Amino acid sequence: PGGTILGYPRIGRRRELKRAVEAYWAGRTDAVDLEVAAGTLRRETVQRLVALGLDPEDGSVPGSFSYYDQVLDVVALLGAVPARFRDLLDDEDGSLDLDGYFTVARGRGEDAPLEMTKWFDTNYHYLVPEISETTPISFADHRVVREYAEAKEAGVTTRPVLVGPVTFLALSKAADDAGDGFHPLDRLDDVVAAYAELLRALAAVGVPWVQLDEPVLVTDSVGVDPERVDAAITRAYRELATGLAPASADDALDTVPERPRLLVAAPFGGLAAPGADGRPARDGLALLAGTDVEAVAIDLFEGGVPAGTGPDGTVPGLASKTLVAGVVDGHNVWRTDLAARLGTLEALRGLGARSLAVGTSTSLLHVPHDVDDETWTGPAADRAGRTPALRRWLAFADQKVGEVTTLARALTGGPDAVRAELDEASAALADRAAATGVVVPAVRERIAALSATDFARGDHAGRVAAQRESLDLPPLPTTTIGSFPQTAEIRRTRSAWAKGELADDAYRAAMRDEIARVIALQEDIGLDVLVHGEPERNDMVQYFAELLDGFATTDLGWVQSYGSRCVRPPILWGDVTRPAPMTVEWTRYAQSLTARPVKGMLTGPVTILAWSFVRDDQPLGDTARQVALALRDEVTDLEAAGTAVVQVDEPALRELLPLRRADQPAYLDWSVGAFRLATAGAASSTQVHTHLCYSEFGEIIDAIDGLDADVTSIEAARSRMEVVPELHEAGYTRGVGPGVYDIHSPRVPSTAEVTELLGLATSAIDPGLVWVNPDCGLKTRGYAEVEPSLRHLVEAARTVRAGL
Ligand code: THG
Ligand code: ZN
Repeated sequence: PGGTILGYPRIGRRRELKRAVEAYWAGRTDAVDLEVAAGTLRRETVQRLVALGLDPEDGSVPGSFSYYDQVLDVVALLGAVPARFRDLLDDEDGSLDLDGYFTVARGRGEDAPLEMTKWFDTNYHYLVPEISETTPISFADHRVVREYAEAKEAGVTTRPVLVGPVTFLALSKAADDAGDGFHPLDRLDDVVAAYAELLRALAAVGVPWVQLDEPVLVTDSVGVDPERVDAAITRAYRELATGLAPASADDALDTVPERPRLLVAAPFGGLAAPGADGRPARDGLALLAGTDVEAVAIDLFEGGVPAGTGPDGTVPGLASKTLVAGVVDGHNVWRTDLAARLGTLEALRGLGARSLAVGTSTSLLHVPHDVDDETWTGPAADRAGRTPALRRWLAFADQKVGEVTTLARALTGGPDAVRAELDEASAALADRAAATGVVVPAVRERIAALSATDFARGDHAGRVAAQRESLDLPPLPTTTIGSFPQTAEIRRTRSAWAKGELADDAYRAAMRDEIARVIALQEDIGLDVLVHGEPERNDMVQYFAELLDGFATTDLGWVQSYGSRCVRPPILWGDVTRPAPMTVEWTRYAQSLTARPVKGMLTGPVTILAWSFVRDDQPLGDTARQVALALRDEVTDLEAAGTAVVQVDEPALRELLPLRRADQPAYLDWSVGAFRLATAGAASSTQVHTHLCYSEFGEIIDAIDGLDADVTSIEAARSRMEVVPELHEAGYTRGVGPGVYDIHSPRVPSTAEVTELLGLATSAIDPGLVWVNPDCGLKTRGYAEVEPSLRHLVEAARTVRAGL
């Protein structure tokens, strides 16, 4: 194929799949309705991809649909569910029906769903399979075959896309019933045998190509030795590629194919990595080129043009393969510099591949559908007054498909065949580079003038003393993370205001009423440090993006986050400035209602970047410092308004950690620096808090210390305070609030349970450092659970306090 994409968004241009799936879950529709809606969406998708220029006949159109998650799809393909869900498997063939599939994703009563984790360096979350020695593994589910036939019927020959066997197992965790030392990769041969059966079935219906995604090749931090991953790749593809006779492009060959041709894709990073920890350098491209697969897709956006080790810089083995060059960025939204990418493609010819094709660096799952759907009426867009220009700078999924087909035409016909497109892309890029707001001299000057003192607060002991004076808190102070339940009424009010159906005054009055209610409730419960509850915020990153210059927000730019859940990441296109205070009015009002301290609540620079589409024309660290300065000004304004405690949340700090260990120190340096820049302007008497989500902190424990926050609240209830001894061992001397109430479940913890967790915490670290709080914000919970839970939390704190 001349041009292809590694995958396409599946949620639907108007989130049709989300609606269909959620209606089915709610019992408003039946399974047939759901399958009809999904089938329509799949057909419309493949036909659109053809209309956008992908070849309908040669397997260029990916078949990348999923009802929920592509990793869960492999669990279903294999029937590889954990023991607690075995009853869901069909007695005859071990398959999972659609209800069973959703049950594994969402849980059932006491049976917890599969855990969810971030997918490589995206904001997508996949379900983590649980595998043991006895997990059933077979070719159980024929959905891939059916969907191929369905598209074929609609006139399009698709290329089924699946997570590859090695990545599937490398990302799995050992199930509870696994023996000591077991790793899911121990089941490689079983999984490969099932994939071989699938490939035979696909060959039997004439599928020309299958894509297997092996992004595990670009990372060394999934908890498996890279050497083991590489050996598994060699072994798996010896079985699948060498062991089965391939379909041939050349119909004259009269062997009966046992498998389609194979495209192995390695998205999310470069395939060449320097050796880390004294290991030899790793060369994933050479590894794949050494197999008998017919095509390899590489990410040229995050990796550079690879160097071949063969004669004249060629890659041995590539001479028999197609190289799919991922020159169009699959997970950011900027228009591609087509002329530059054409240069990359020319450079790749030197690698000596049999043929070269144009591709995306990753699936387009991670970008919205179509720039042309946007009306750009959002508040940020209006204020900046630059919406028409912005559109020209962007490429969402559909525009990227166009870019791929343009480059593919240039590859065969030369640049003159697409001269107009190349010129328009260059002109749009030049327009973007020169546009007002992209570079704001005052912002640059302020950044250039920063010195070490701007990143450092006064010494910690002095701060502790000053804060004791300013706050006068009891030992084991109680607080919450920031948000209170978002009731249907709050959401209705906010949405009516956003649509212009509710006047500013009425909106403000409604939010104030809600704040007053939440303050009164917290006083009644007896919490020590209060919050205003954040009724005015929907998604916290969207909230700040709408108030900062340099960001645009979208109306329809939905991107799947997990399952049926989506986010609309803001687009950070210019230098960041803060036209006006963003949170002060609400916090000041809340503080006016109580004598207890009310926390000012901000989202940190790293999280704002992690959940936005970031500009690609400067290092991320530079962008982070700009956001940090805007937040620093907000902290100053909060202090001036009488706020004595400011919390700057960084739930995504751990999430953004690079996939390669060698890149992690530099990341931690700029991310920790940005947080410090945001907070170091605070007076010693102002207590700075931060909040981190997700419980795996081992790798960043030093960074937590480096943030230099006075108090850090951390998710810890499910892991029973595991992080507290870790902090103690690392010599941590600041305040820590290990979550004692698991807000991810509707359960109300008893006073005794909370007391026990606090006992664990106070015996693992100096009790003088311990704060008492839930695991995370309360936004998604209901008052019926939150109120009794918080009462138990306060009661437990009083009990433990009395015993100190
Ligand atoms: N905000 C943003 N990105 C995030 C998170 C966030 N990425 C990581 C993590 N948190 C993902 N978690 C969620 C949780 C819930 C939803 C989406 C991502 C969700 N979305 C609504 C839906 O799909 O119906 C839409 C919300 C809206 O109207 O904006 O429930 O917290 N930016
Ligand atoms: Zn959290």
